[in-house]
Amino acid sequence: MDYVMDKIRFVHAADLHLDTPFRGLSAWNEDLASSLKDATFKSFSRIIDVCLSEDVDFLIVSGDIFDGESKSLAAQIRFVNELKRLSEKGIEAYLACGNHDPLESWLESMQMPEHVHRFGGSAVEVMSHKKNGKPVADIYGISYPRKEVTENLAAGFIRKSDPAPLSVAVLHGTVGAPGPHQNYAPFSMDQVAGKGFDYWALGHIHKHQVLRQQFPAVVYPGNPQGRDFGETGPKGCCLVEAAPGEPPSIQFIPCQVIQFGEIEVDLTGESNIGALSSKLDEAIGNMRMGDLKSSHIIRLQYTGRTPLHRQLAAPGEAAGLKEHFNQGQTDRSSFVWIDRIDIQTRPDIDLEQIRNRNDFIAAILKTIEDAGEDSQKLSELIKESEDTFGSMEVHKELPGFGQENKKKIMEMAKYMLLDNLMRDEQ
Ligand SMILES: [Mn+2]
Repeated sequence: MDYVMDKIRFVHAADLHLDTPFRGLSAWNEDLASSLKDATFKSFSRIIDVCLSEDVDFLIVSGDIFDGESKSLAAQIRFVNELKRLSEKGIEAYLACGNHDPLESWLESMQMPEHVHRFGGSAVEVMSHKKNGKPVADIYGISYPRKEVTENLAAGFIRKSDPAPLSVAVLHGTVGAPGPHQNYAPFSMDQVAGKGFDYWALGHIHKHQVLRQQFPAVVYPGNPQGRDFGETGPKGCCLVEAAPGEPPSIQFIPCQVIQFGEIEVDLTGESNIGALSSKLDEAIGNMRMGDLKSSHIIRLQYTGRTPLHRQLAAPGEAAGLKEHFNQGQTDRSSFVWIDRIDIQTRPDIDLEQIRNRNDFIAAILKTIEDAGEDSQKLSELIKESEDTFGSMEVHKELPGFGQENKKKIMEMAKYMLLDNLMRDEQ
């Protein structure tokens, strides 16, 4: 067998969600919104760049190419233009449609460039991929004809009786737990493991995962551009190299333009306000790891026991800091935008030292800590303070709080109380 001849190289992407209207940010900002809208297209453009620079045989997109069933003209033109860049180099593209862009939502007027193949929706189709005139791979696939597909589409994937050296299945569907996604086209690993395919190119689940490494490989590339804080970290596509009888090599390639993330900055022992920005810069540097192309939208949490706590926790301070750090960011080609600052610092109080004291403050701490360990005592404490201090608001809201929330509030109250009582000692 001619090993080199039969080797194929392709990019597997899914869930482009082009033209996504971004939601889920704490505050609306027009510049940011337009950068975000652009990001899904730019990440697709990076996928095309990967195809060209790696000189792949073909590109697979496993559904949810567009986010919405109504596609703007501009969005369609941008999509077709990107595909043209592949077509001009003779690189094939195999597309399937998912629940966000079912076949019935595609316009006839959107004409695909040469070398672009879109799977139909009535049955699994097979396309023969040839190299130097010789079939090297059969690409099987099916599109969602309509939005809600609840039947097992994987069942319709059956290998030809005269297969090419490699068989690839393209499907938008759910294997295993759907997570935050709809349970569309569900199937189990057992149902596809014995079908003789080499690679299952899946879409739908937005988190990248190689569910099975070989015989067959079963892969979700994830979406190439995160869209909210539920989709943090690098996002991208998979560069795959496969040869008959060999386990494929599957390489994840980040393509996101804007990365969502959470950053914790520990201020323990810091007493200089300069640390608020210097330690943040340090954390951002670690997060970027030399990638200066991507922009970032982050949620920042300040933690630790610090003399800076009292001022940080004062009303308006977090919002003011956020505004300061965000100043001018959206004018940059790669920016770091802070969506929210969460103050989780603690006052600079040594609890161990207080526990060993024998005074009023020590007694208060003991009462609070006892209640924290004993839900019976916590309820009594709340009942008591509710009777004494409770307002209409408290009577209304309190029954809705769970045990976890009550403990969290008590933890905050503990530090506020101690901080105020010990103000003169510090
Ligand atoms: Mn999707």
